Amino acid sequence: MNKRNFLKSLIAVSVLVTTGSISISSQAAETTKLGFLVKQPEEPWFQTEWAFADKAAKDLGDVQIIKMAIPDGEKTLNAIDNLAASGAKGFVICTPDPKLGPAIMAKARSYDLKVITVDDQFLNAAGEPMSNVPIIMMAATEIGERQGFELYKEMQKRGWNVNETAVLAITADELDTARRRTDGAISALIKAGFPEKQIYKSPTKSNDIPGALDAANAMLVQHPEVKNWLIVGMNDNTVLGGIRATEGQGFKAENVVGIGINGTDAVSELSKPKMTGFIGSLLPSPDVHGYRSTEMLYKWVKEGVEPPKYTPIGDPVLLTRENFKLELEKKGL
Ligand code: FCA
Repeated sequence: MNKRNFLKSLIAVSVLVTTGSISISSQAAETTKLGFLVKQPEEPWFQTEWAFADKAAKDLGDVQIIKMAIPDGEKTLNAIDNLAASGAKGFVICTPDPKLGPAIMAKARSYDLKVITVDDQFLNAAGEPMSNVPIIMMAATEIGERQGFELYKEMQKRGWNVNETAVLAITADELDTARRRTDGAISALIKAGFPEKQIYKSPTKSNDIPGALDAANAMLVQHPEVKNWLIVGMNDNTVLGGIRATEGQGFKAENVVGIGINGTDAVSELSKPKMTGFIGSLLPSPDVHGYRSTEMLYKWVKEGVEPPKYTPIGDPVLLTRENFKLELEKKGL
């Protein structure tokens, strides 16, 4: 064998050895499967959390996120069975109903699955928050207060007469994060000087536009004396339902102000060529919720690092028709 051929065969052998060792090591490293279960996959908010869970998985290495839609209790419990059968080690969940907390935890425990909640906190049988289950969520009261403050500011900017103005607060008090947001908004409005007796609460039956629209319609017809409306609600869709109701009852955009929460779900409204009463939305950090919850779960499963019981995420950005594209881009959304 001449020197050149010898070198060639040496390279061939080393390639074989290397490929061999790659396949051996990938057999040894098992993919970690983690579930990410959300109540309303149609909301861009939850799609964003999913996208950033995937991003975390990519950064962490050999991790696969199993994304599941869980619109009701039955689907939730089935999803946990399926996760366990597929070999998942734990899941992040935004429950369709906080009262499912004990059932979800019992099932998860039966399979030895770790659980981190996101956005909506579980309630125990007595209706109290299950503070022993880790939760990562928006700083609800603070974001609500900001909504109330921004509404008041816009009312002043428009020079509305406060006597001809009322607040329509579309509520969902059985969901704690929702109650804290709307309570926060109302207390900020009162603190700023808005008369409490002109704040009307109307509960919604479902946390979507049609539910909020019904709740708003029911209240608007009771107050024909009101000229200008400020709309409070726990997220973009709730506020949008309120805005649609005012439009349906003949109010012009210049007599209505609504500011949503979520940001992600306000994009199509803020993109409309003609201005509506929906002037902005507070964007918290769905990217951080999705990424960090996944990272925490992974560390818990793989390294035994217990996550903190409570991780509030604050500092929302106010998206408007002018800045929303730039602000979403800045966050990579
Ligand atoms: C709740 C709402 C969502 C989102 C999330 C952070 O789950 O239903 O729209 O605001 O909190």
